[in-house]
Amino acid sequence: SKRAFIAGVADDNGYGWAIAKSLAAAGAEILVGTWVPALNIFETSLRRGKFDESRVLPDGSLMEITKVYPLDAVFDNPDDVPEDIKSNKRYAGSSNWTVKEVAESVKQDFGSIDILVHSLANGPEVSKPLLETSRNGYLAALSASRGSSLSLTYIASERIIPGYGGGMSSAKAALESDTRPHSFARYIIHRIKSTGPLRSRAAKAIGF
Ligand code: ZID
Repeated sequence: SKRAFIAGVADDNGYGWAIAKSLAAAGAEILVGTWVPALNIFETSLRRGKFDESRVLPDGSLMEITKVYPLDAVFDNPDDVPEDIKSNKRYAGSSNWTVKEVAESVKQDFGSIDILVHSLANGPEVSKPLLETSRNGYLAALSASRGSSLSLTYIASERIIPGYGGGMSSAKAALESDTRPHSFARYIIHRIKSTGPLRSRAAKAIGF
């Protein structure tokens, strides 16, 4: 069976969770990457059965998540992590959560994966129009939201969508451009674009 790593699952409301379920239903083994500040509540909720209802697969069984990896996709390796984040108590309790370290841990634990899904985004200034967005906010949106694997985009990359600011429209354009070389990823882009908004945590922040 296939082994999938889905980056960007921190509750049962988002696309990442839904994708994990579809892959699990198709027989895949599921690993997820969860944003470090959200890790504790996600793991606790999972353990306490808070997600059990939404873990139910079409055959009646519950989706198993083989392992939850803490992840902060903004940092490639420990040298990139600034002091204030290192000492932040929500981060200090976890280790090996930079991109390279997570990749290394997955390799050590499982050898390899077959499917990688990038289902994360973060635009700290998303509610600000692009022209009012600070350089830091813009770069943060691009940094957190980039990926060259299977990714989820939004039509605001091509058309003006009021409310999708803070560099998020630019981040999605970059994401699509980076994903384009992979033909299967292109297919996913079109499918996602044709769906309606999903009231995830991220979408609520934008007011969708
Ligand atoms: P979500 O909140 O479930 O997922 C985002 C995840 O990213 C969260 O779990 C965060 O904890 C995590 N995260 C943030 N920063 C970091 C970081 N530095 N390191 C690691 N993890 C981090 O929201 P979601 O399911 O909406 O988002 C998943 C993907 O779908 C993102 O790439 C979105 O941009 C994308 N997406 C979502 C929607 C939507 O409807 N929710 C749309 C387009 C793309 C959309 O708005 N028609 C109208 C609107 C839309 C689609 C169609």
